[in-house]
Amino acid sequence: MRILFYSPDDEPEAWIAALAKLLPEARVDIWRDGEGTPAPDAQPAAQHADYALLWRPSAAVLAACRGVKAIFNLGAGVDAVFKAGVPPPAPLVRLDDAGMGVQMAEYVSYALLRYFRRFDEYQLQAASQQWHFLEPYRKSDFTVGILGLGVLGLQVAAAVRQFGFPLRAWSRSKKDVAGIECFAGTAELDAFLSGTRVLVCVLPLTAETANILNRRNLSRLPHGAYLINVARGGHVAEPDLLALIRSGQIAGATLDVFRNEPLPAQHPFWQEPRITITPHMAAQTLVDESIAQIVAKIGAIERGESIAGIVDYTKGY
Ligand code: NDP
Ligand code: OXD
Repeated sequence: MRILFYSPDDEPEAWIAALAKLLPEARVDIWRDGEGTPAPDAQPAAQHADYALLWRPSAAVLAACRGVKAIFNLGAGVDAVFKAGVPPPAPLVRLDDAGMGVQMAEYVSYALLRYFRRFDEYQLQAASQQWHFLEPYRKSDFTVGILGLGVLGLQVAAAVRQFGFPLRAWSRSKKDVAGIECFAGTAELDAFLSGTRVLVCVLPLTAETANILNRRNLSRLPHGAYLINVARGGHVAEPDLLALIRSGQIAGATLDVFRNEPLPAQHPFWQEPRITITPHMAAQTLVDESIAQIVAKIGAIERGESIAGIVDYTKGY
């Protein structure tokens, strides 16, 4: 069995070692883009590959995967695959949790509690030795609304629910989940937003969800709402968010993802104290968990069985 590996963000050694442990019979070929062109031996390797493991593929490597039995995306979000071009006819399989759910739940719980318990304000006070008690917010005024109730959104919801926050969520298809007020589709978006005090975005980036965090939609939130975006930078209309924070409509935001990553040094978000920035680390891809999942799925495909996590090309996620 031959496997093609490509990632501009990772050194391949750890991935190859994990593959060697669970799939010792596989030969792994690494595709490296040399200043935009494939390495000289990469094209034949791609032609003979049975499976491809790709993260943020270049157009060249994606186009070279025409003959594979499946393409495994080394992450949950597949927007970068579609950005690189039309995926080959092979199924595109995304990571299904693989240890990311718990990280996402930790990140969102931290950002939510930091804001709700006013730790950000206490931190500012402490910097100038101020000792002032701030009136606590009431949990009943703090409905958390989650955009996207999929694999990761559900785990975020479960974590937030433990603290007793009123919870609502918005998805494409209608859900029925105990303890969550569920909304679905464009027709119910405004109703969802109007009762959300802390908005958490865990949506995939698709043609339908791009720019969803824009002036129009953010203005539907109650005055003083807070935003946590752990999905993609392309969901945010960045000038709109900045203007709404400056006007007080949005009290602040914790942002893990940006249109341009790394966030450029001159970007105005860096200067806005009400925005907390992290470098796309909310839920990292874990090598061992990811390879275990991928190898199990390769086994299922080889046995002719169906697998979960196949991307629906018409929906884009
Ligand atoms: P899933 O595919 O499991 O869930 C996506 C959810 O979004 C589903 O509930 C889906 O609705 C909903 N959705 C999609 N399109 C629409 C739409 N047009 N209108 C309303 N709801 C919609 O994805 P995951 O939970 O696994 O991952 C979500 C995203 O998180 C990834 O795509 C990625 O961008 C991001 N991510 C970020 C990371 C980070 O470190 N910052 C790490 C990992 C992922 P339905 O249930 O009806 O299909
Ligand atoms: C992902 C990511 O989509 O890490 O998995 O952003």
